[in-house]
Amino acid sequence: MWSVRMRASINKDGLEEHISGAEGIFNIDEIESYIKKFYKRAMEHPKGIPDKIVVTIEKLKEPIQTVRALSVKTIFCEDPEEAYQFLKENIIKLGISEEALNTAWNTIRYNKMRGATVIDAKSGVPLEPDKERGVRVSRIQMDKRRKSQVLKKIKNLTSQPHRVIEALSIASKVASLNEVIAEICVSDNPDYTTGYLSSKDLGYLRIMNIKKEGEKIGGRAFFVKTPLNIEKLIYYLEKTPVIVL
Ligand code: PML
Repeated sequence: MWSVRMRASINKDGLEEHISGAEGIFNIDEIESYIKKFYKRAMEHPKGIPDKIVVTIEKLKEPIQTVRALSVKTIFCEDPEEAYQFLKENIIKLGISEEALNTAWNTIRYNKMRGATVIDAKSGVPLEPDKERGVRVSRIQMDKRRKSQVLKKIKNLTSQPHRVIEALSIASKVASLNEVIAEICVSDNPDYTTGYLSSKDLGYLRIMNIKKEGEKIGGRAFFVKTPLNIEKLIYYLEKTPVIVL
């Protein structure tokens, strides 16, 4: 099997701004058609036309692991205040400190971290070694049958079903780790206002109106138990190939 990844960006005032990305794990005979799909996605993104598209096609050497897809539920919040209240109540119930939530929320709102921040659920201290890059969950693919089941369930609840599939795949890989208590995510796409809270027990809770339309904020945070081996956790999230069943 092969991992195919695409990242499209544009250079703005010397800074590389992320436009879009896509990835999957495929058989060799599927690669060509996915590269075409990924290229189309990069070129037709509402954020604009990129000036750089990097496609990586890599034969997987490590055995592929499988994880269960989290169950999906949509929470209808009216505005960001209601959404944050929902988030806070559930985060506290999971035993995560308010301090940890504040660190995560500030990073999502004010930092332009490219990947996710990994936060000690008690002390609120961010643990990722590279504070600019963060941690990027990669080498994931949802099983075709699970994908069509999820698509059926959410078809009237999102304008961008592929976004839900990708986010659910990431959340399921993250939640499969015993060290992770929960994840929160706000899309960095200005026009996409649904985010999520996920955990092994709660499942994948899609939270509508977690930000206002047009807001450029966004990011991910993973709340973890400590002590933990951060290098091992990052290696699994970034490098270990996983199929979500
Ligand atoms: C969803 O609607 O369930 C997806 C929410 C998070 C999307 C993250 C992203 O793709 O930017």
